[in-house]
Amino acid sequence: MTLKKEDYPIRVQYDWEMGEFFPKEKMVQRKVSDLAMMFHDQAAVKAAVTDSDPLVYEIFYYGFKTSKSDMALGTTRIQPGKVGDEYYMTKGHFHEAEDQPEIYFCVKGEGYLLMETRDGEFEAHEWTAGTISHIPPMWAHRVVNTGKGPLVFVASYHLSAGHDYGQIEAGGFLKRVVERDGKAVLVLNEARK
Ligand code: S6P
Ligand code: ZN
Repeated sequence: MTLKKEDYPIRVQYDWEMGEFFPKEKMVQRKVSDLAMMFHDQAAVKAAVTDSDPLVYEIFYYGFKTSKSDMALGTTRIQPGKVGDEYYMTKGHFHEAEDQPEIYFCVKGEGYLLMETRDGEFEAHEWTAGTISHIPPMWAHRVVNTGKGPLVFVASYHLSAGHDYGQIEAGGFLKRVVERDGKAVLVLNEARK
């Protein structure tokens, strides 16, 4: 059988310090304004956006697409910070394809992985560098940085999994991660009651 060009093995290099792949294939940045509806303190959102609209996180993707497969790696670097009392976090999503799981590997920093199903099951994994979480199909996922430095994690998934942001954009997750007396705590999300 004649192999196509895309069917040969390839490699990329991961820079542990930076939390990026080289070569870079695609990068997306999300600022406070891109996540405006995700934070509960809308006055704090408005103040942050008017001031400097800070960067919250960046995602670098690398797709390993062959004629028969579609694996991908993403690396996400979340800056430290808060909007009001709520820590910086990813938008969060379900996968469009309901049979698609994902593996997250925290390589730097500390925080939480929040997960929930459409039926209201909720799980949170506390993360430090080295924690690996398996996200089963049908569980939405969001990462929150509660540390003083960047939180970096690598995601392994299929490109065909897709992203479904709808439900999370509408109501968020069942719990939020906020600072209380200098500590990160999980509180119920009033908007979902
Ligand atoms: C893709 C995977 C990650 C996220 C990234 C940003 O399935 O879960 O690469 O896309 O961490 O999160 P979000 O919620 O903004 O896509
Ligand atoms: Zn995902």
